[in-house]
Amino acid sequence: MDKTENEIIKICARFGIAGTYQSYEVINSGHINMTYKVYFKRNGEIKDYILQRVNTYVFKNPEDVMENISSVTEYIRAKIKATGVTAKRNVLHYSKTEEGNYYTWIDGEFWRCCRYIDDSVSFTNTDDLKIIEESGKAFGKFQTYLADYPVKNLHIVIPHFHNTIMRYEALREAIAKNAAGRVDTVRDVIEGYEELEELATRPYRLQRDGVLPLRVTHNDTKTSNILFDADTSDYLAVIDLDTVMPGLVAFDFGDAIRVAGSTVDEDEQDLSKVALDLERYEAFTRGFVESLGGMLTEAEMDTLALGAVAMTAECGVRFLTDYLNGDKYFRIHYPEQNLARARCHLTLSRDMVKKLDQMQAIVDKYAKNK
Ligand code: GN1
Ligand code: MG
Repeated sequence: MDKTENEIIKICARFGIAGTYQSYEVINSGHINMTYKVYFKRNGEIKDYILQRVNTYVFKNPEDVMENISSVTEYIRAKIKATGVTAKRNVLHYSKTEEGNYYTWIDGEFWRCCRYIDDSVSFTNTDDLKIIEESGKAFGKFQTYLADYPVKNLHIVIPHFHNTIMRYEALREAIAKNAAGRVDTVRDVIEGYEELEELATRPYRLQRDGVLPLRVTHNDTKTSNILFDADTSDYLAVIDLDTVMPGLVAFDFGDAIRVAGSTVDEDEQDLSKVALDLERYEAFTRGFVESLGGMLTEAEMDTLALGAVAMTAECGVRFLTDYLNGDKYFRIHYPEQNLARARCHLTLSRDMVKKLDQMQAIVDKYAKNK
């Protein structure tokens, strides 16, 4: 349920924001948390904050989420500062409560607050190749900042998050339960995902077999999780660090391509419009691979394109599973949205499979260690 203005003001007070409250707006882009932008006036200037209620159905231990975020943001901040520049607009800064926590519980709800980065903008999807290349740089750079971060210090905030094998198992359980009575209407979509299973689960199996290493990854690398400079469109910061956990670089690359490489929004219903755009793909790949500066192993490089198939199919499997379970996990804005998302992702995954060799050739073109 949306909050009233008085409730918003009360939550802000916990974070001791200086100045006078002006107004708020609801930000509807995320599928999990509830997000508000809140405006304060301080010394004659408007200061905006992001107030978020973390979804505790999804994140069972939200304190762990905030511990991961504060330690990762501190780490990145120190790395940037060491280069002699201020990190002010390049990493999020969460506010502390009087008790010294980066969160507060109110009536069983978990809230956090951070300063919005000045003069920044975000995009859900864009066909601007410069912005897409900047997105690649943002996530590539994120990898380099955290390359030597001690992976074992991270809390596993959602176990098996990108375990594609288990995501397929969850789909099979949802089919068997048929909780919302929807299975018969989506047989074609189920079969479509079954056909992709071998390829989609390959990166996960390669990690399990020790071929691909675990690194610190973001795990939710859609375009809307990057802030850009409003004037220059250069990337500023990677945001939404909720799912920072050990993972595969192929998954960060792949999940980004699922969005930045696609011609459509996640839930496009006209499937004839759904495709992987190779120009957008190349722009992202150039930005990503070049900013990695050769830090990946050959096996990692060789599976980046495959990661896009894996993440697109996995995300589609998750949407379909949620549709069959009765829309319990992802926020929907119209009744059949999870099914629309699942169909769209199936079409996109199939198009990627067709283009897989071309996609990998583009990675190779920019890879330094090849
Ligand atoms: C969710 O909350 P948001 O919109 O950043 C989801 C991602 C999915 C994404 C699909 C914790 O991300 O895994 O890829 O939706 N986050 C979680 O758009 O499940
Ligand atoms: Mg997220």
